[in-house]
Amino acid sequence: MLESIEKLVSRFESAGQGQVFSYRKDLDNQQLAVLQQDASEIDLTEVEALVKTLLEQQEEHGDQYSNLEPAPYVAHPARGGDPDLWQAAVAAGEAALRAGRVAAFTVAGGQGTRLGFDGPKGTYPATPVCGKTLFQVFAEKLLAAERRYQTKIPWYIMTSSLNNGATVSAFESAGYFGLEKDQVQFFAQGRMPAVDFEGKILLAEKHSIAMTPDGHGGSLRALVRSGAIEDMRLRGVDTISYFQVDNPLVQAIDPAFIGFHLDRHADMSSKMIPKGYPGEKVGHFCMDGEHMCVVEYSDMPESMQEERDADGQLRYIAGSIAIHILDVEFVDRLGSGRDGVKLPFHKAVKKISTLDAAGNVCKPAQPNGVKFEMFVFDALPFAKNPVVIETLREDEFSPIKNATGIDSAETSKADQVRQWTRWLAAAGVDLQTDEAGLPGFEFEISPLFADSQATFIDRWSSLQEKPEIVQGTLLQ
Ligand code: UD2
Repeated sequence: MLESIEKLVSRFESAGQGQVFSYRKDLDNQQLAVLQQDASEIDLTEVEALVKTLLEQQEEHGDQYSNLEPAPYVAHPARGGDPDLWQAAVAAGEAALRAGRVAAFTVAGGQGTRLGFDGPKGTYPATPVCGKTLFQVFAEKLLAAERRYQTKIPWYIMTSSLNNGATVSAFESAGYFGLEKDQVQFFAQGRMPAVDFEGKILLAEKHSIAMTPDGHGGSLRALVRSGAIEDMRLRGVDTISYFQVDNPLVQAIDPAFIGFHLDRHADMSSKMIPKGYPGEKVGHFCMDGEHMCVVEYSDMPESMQEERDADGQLRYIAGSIAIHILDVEFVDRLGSGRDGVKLPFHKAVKKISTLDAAGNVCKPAQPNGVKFEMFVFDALPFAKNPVVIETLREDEFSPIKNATGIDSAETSKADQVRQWTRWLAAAGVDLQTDEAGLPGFEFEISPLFADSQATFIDRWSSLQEKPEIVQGTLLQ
């Protein structure tokens, strides 16, 4: 039961946020119900605290990063890491998978503004020949892992109130891409009100508040509130493989990563790639004293991003690609705010559509307020024994974020074809390639055929008749 409008009005007025109900008298019952719903989602004490800390206090300048050191990481065997260590981790991860201890978790609540795509990002066509959607690619990766480890891998997908319906419909109409319906669960992430620079909550319309998703860090509390954590416990899951919706190359289920995490009894673990160049837009794994943290590209001073070791390598080399493993009890603790431990909010200064003095909706030309967001990597400082392992960019990271240019579908499809071309070469099939490593035509290998170089070599060598790889070839 929602709180009555009268009670809400009185609470908002006492908090100095009575403007939210300025147009109350103009609204019909349906519109009032929308406003009531929006208002009842807002924790006014939380908003007040955020306005104090993020808007009113002077921003820290200067040496807040002076204690930072680069975080240690486990090097990949292809880049000098110890192969025996990785083998042991794979074995531990595989055992956990066979025991049904692992779930997949995708954060798909973002608005995909940069992509300019009208629909959930997961329904964006991502593969070069079939145009399979991002969701289908991940589903096939999960199916492949299920077959290999003879297990069920429950999949939790965090949506937003804006795209939840469209996401569920996409899965319904695709028959859950071959997964069982009850192994896939969707839940919408929380929302936060946007405020103006004085901390006043903004209206999007006379009858609705300018609410925005609370960031991928909101996933921790959404996992708890939605009952997903409880569901995991009931299924015997204690380990969550977390990845973003935008990266079709991700190893959605990676036994080595799971194994390292479990062997170290970590609360949270992460993957890094060596940054390609100082200004690359990824967060940096750092140590702040004993605590691991990620410092975003937009926060770390340029001079630090450019620091180099004696051998010329970037000092803050470990770039975060937003792939993590999370322990279920750790998520429960942070997501429920138990023991007073919670993720911090960040502010983002934005242009927020709101009402002008005459009550008309207008999109401002200049930023007029802030949105509040949490980042999942802010859980790292709270995590016991966090492990960072290295992965290879060409094998695991090629996100689709923009409509064109860098990190677009075009670059991601090329990276997919390059990866499959390398797999073929490793299996003894040399396609003629240009200097960019591309064969000049597009083909596709489904994760159901093979989801790594090793599985590809096995599968390819078992084929009696090997197909010719030409434009449009699909290995499924
Ligand atoms: C993120 C990381 C960056 C790097 C990069 C790798 C942050 C702040 N930065 O940058 O360090 O790792 O990814 O690709 O995270 N999402 C939600 N709900 C929200 C907001 C986002 O589910 O409220 C999801 C979104 O659907 C997407 C992911 O989080 O899957 C990343 O969001 P983004 O595109 O805003 O992050 P980006 O590219 O700035």
